[in-house]
Amino acid sequence: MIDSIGNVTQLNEWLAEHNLSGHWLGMPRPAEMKPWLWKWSEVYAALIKATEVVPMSDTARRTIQLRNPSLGDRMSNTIHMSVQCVMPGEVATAHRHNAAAVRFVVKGSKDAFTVVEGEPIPMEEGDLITTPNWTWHDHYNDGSQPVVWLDGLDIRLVGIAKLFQEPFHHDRQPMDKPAGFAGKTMGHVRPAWIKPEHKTPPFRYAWADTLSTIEALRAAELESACDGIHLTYSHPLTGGPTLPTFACDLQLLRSRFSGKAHRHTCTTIFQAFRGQGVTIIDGQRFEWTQGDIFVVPPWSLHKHENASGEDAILFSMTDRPAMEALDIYREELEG
Ligand code: GTQ
Ligand code: FE2
Repeated sequence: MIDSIGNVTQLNEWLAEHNLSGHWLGMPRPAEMKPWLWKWSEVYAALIKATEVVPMSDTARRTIQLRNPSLGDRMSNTIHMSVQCVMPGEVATAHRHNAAAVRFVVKGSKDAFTVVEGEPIPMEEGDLITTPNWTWHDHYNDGSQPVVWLDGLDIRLVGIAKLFQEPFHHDRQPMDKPAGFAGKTMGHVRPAWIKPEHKTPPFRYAWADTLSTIEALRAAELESACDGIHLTYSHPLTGGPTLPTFACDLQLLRSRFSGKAHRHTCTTIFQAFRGQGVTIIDGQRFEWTQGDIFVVPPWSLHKHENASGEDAILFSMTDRPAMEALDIYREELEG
């Protein structure tokens, strides 16, 4: 009986028995996320082994998921990365979900496509392709070599609400738009009489365009103090973040680049697309070579260095748009 309670110990017991607690006992905190690095040699070897021992009929998608040991079965609390392979002649069947995804192509082919909302989108090395929330997508490879890409997803964030997923009624969706349609109709010259079908349309950012932006900035000797030649993939309609929930970036760290340290409240997942370097995260050195993937937790002080004689390029995804939309984004430069 609560009336007979005469001290705090008894009150704490009574509260616990009734699924209640007092602020004087502290506020619960989520599990602390730690930085981590996954070696490409291991991820890739596992993926290729999966092509031998896991037929497509046994898995909806042939991917290797990255898991952060500080978070059990997740890589971060919001965004996620997996690595996917489609072998020659294979099809990853059509479906849609309210988790949005991007593909960043590591080993491409002119004969491999992801079909998004009826449009076949080529998958060539360095291309970034979006499959926004609730868009139909399937992948196929008509070439003679394996095709490999990074899958970036907001699946942990969406899972806080509710994940929805739906299979298409055939293995493959019909292709009713020509390849390249989105790129040609959502540039700076657009059809005047057609309203966009999607708030966030599927889009391909071709590697050749990314590279020419880098080269223009390099020629002008422009770079940011923390991130080198740092690009962001902008939304084709709004010019804002790639997707409402996460954005994709790419940065070139020239030979001998040593960035300033900073921290921000977003989670960022990086992949060393080219070259080698080191990222120091909260004082811990994460040395990376081509292909390695690493994650920087929110509010971890981090800086990038490239001591090598070659350029290094990092691809990344960040939940910054979600943090900004909720007004909990904050950043700080060291010093
Ligand atoms: O390729 O559609 O890594 O639906 C996870 C879920 C890839 C995909 C993933 C997916 C996909
Ligand atoms: Fe999917």
